[in-house]
Amino acid sequence: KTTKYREQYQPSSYLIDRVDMLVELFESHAEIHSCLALRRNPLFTGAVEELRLDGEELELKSIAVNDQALPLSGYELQDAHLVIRQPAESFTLKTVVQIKPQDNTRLEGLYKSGSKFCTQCEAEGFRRITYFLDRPDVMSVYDVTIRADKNAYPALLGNGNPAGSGELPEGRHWARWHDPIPKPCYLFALVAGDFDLLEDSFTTMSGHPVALKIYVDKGKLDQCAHAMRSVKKAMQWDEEVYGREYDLDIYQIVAVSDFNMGAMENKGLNIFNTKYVLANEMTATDADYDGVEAVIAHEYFHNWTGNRVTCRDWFQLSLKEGLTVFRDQQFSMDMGSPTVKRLDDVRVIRTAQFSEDSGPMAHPIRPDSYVEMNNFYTVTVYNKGAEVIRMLHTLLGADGFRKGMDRYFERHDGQAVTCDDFVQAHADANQRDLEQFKRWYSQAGTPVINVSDHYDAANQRYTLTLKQHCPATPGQKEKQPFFIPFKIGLLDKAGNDLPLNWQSKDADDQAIYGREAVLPLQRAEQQFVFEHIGEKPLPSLLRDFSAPVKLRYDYSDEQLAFLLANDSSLFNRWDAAQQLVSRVMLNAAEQFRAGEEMRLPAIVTEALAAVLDNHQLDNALRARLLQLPDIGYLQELVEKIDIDALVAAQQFIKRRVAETLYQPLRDCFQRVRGATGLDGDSAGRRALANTCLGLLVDSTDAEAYQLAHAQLHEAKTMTDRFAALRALAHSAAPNRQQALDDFTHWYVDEALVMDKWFTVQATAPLASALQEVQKLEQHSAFDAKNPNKVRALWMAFSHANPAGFHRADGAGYQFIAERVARLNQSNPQLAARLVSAFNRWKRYDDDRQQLMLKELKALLTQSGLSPDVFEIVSKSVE
Ligand code: BAL
Ligand code: ZN
Repeated sequence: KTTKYREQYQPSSYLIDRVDMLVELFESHAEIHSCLALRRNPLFTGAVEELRLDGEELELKSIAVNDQALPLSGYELQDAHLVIRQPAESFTLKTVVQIKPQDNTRLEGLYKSGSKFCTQCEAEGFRRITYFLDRPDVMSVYDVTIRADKNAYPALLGNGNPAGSGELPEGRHWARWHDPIPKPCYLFALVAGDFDLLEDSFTTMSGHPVALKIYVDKGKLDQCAHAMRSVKKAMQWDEEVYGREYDLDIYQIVAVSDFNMGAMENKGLNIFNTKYVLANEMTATDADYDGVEAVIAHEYFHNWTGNRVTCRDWFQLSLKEGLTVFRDQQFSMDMGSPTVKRLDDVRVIRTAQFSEDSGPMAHPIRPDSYVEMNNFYTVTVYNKGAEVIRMLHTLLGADGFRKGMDRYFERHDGQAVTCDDFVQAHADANQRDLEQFKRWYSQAGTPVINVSDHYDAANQRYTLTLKQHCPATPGQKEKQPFFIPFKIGLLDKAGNDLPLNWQSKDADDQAIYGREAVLPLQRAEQQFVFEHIGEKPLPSLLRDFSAPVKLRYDYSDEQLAFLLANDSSLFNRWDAAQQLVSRVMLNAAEQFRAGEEMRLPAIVTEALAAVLDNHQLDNALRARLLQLPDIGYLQELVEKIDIDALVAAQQFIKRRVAETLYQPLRDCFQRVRGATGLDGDSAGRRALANTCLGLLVDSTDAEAYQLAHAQLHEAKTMTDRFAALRALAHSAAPNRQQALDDFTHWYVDEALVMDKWFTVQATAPLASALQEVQKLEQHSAFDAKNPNKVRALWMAFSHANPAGFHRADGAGYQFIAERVARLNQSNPQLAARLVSAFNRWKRYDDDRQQLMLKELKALLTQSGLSPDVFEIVSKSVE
């Protein structure tokens, strides 16, 4: 594979208006008959000598043009293409190909998950099913007939609406599906299997009934209710908030166990990883419930943002993903606690995304080049993409944003468009100049904002000076200033927001006379002057994380504690807590490195004690305020990572907090534990109780171990049970192994619960972690061909166990590199995800750098290295 560049985009020479397919499924293979109605694309201006269709690992059985068999001279078969020579202006192309879904371990194209056939075509999987113009700007109406054995595959599912079914000889049957709305082939799907089915219905706002169907493995019907509720909530929300209605007679979701991603928004037939469908109280935690609701909503929202309006090319992926993540985040904020949801999303940006943005794979949310598209389904394209949409929402206001969205749908329904088209629709609908804003699409890297302030008591004037700069990223040395919406408040001595009287000198901006302001930072350095400020205020900066930037302001510990106790922005209370504790942890790491005694200042425990005592705050938020930053978070705050010092400091601070606050933690735990409902309040109580329990166990007190052990056995929800298991599994409790054994005994047949069991051991901050992971590979529930298991064990160890993966002897690196080499053969997409654990090798000490580099270099020399792994590793060692 070669590098593709965004700048080199050319319209397709041909379009495919209609696709008629017959898919014959057998136990040994599948046969795909396809009939494509092709015509020259009027937008393509060059000469057309040949037509190159994409196709990989297809065995061509027959080929005909306009129903005439095509002679050998009329076409050429290449490694990944079928080339038709001298094609007519318009013609039908019929091909028959044979493929082997049973041998497909890459899980791209048509494959088998257990006894079911299913598909995954995004980004470029359709070319593994039939010859096609596999690019998103070729949109077609599909008619698809599926044939298979009736006993083994009673359900035959396709995109669109059902269009007939019937019996065939030899125990086979057929079903036909018609998808009336033109779609790119990446949204193609088919499923054949024997499922349990949950049915319901939804009537759209214009009165159109939609049949809702969720297909799951036999015996799992009792784990579908939450998914069905989530579908209906999502459908209603999209009508209420965006005026978007569903457009087919049927909406189907199929859950399969083997899936590279979380789920896929195929038109009318979403295919899901079981992880994001199945949930009941005794198999799923509250976080899992939230995950199901969010992913169900995300895939549903794609029907408009992705499917009806799709991407012109894969460089524009954030057009649909950033936008749809933003939509699912807003949906979740509306369904539950907005502050808690927001800070959970911000954590992802500050850990995973900031890390990607400052590493070898840094790319703008609209990348300029790629080798393997699958490598660009990243936290940058998705989550930073969503932050960019959020900034637009902040700048335009909710009404302005809605106007922009309406304009976007009006203009582009049925089209394959670009990120520029999206921003332009918003600019036009609101008569705003968004040219500078577009830099968020083209420049990679995390801007840093340095803030300083000055209070002029004589004139009652307060001045904030904001300076922005963005570090260099691969291929982008110099950056232009971003347009940054910077939300602030100013606190008086009592902790109240002062009224702001601020008038920008830029004619475009409105004056602000509220108690919260969004400052439009557009230049490298800019001053904002507030008049009539009667006392020196304490600034509350970057409220709600109004832009994906790093903030530098020199707060004292006392000021952070004051913000934590008083800020009207609950988000910024959490942020203040994170800053305060992170600073203390980093100081402790410094002390460790210098061979000094580590210290925990009293101000931290006092602030946390006040949180425990503050019954005004909701429980879920109190839980988050009490959760201490993890190593992934701390790593992004330092230049060079001293992993030993960070691990030691984190353990020390946790233990000292737990010891100091043991009694109040225990009281709080006893007060709120044991909630059983599925409602938000119950979940909040569980979150708080389990945060307390985790800290109690960190104290290493025997009584705490006992409390956890009792909860493990008596729990009435998986949230409580798993929290107890996690606390024990990450401790040196004498009954640790017993707890793990009890848990397997209960859940050995629940694949998703066993994933948790693998992960909790893979992430344990214990010296024995690597040996445990090696042992767990041999467990009968582990399967290296199943992506969920790989994520649960290998990914968890390499990405979420810093102490284990970064063992000083390099054994963690060696272990993971060997697994990457193996996965490279069977599932390159997943192998590339795994190898990205090494991406930040330059940030560690010299010895570890050498150990990691050795593994990366060895991988590069491996024969048969996939483009997926090659791209990540080669960029990393550059
Ligand atoms: N389109 C791939 C899966 C998702 O983002 O919904
Ligand atoms: Zn998506």
